[in-house]
Amino acid sequence: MSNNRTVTLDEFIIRRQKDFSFASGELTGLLRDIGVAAKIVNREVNKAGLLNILGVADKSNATGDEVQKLDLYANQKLIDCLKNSGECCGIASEENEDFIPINSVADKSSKYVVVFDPLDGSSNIDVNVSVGTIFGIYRRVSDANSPCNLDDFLQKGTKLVAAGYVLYGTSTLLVYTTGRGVNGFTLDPTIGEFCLSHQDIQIPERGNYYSVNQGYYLKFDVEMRRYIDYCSDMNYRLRYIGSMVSDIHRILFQGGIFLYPNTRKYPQGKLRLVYECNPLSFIVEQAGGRSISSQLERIMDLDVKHLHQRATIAIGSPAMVDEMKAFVERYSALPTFGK
Ligand code: AHM
Ligand code: MG
Repeated sequence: MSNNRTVTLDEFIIRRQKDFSFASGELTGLLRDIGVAAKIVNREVNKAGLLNILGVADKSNATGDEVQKLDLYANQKLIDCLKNSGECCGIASEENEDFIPINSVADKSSKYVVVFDPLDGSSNIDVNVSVGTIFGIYRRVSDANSPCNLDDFLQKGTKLVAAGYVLYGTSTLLVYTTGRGVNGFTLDPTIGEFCLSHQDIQIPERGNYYSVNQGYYLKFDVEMRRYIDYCSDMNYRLRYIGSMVSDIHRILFQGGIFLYPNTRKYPQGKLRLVYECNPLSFIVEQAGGRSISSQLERIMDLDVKHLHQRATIAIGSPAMVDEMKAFVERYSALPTFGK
């Protein structure tokens, strides 16, 4: 692929379709739908501050519509885009209690389901800090001639066929993988297209950043506290945006480790396995990184028992995740440690 020519997301996806034998174009269509939804969400995220000002007085915008919370708006836009094309047979969103089956469009029966967190880190929106969308795509396991069912969504991360995120930051980026490396696309607002900007992303073996909500330090298990002390002793730089997509994005490019361990408030961890941990783990692993739980199991191997299951996570540069693992093994093996 030439470096001096603009390659749009659509063009790239279509070229890649040829890499998969027997590909029917459905996955290609799905990724394109998500790209379109991302552009719509991006437009609204960019004017969110303005909408808030207009919405303060009477909770309605210039055209008289209710001002929606942006995460609900993003959720609806993703659902609409995926429903209309009929490229998937079901959706599960962090914002919805249950999955949503999708009727086939024009008698086309789809073999994929999509999971997503429409706007991750949404507590950041009101203060103009980066947020993101996370998505994952699974091949359905239920009968193709019937509506999708819960089993289609409760698949391990190892079964993902594609995953990605959109970062609404200083520029808007879409990063995705179909299991053959990771590529990134920057939205060029002048032409309204995502253009290939980061080809075959590789995470550095290690980096200088650690990313954890250190405010919860006293609520972490003692072996995790020792590892965090070590990061601090090593003069690793602490960066924590509170928007997982943004924190992981930094680590993907500059190296480091992101941690969300169990706390007293969240004994199983806070982040969602289906919507956040598995898709981001797929991307990071595809870029050469690692992703494990505080119990040191590979995230993508975890059993998924329910849609909104939470998980603990340590994810990032391979050498740093291994180091954290060695720390936890060493300290939790001490018989009196933590007692
Ligand atoms: P959300 O999906 O409700 O936005 O929550 C997920 C976010 C992550 O993006 C972020 O890493 C984490 O929650 C921050 O949580 P905390 O404020 O407990 O550190
Ligand atoms: Mg989230």
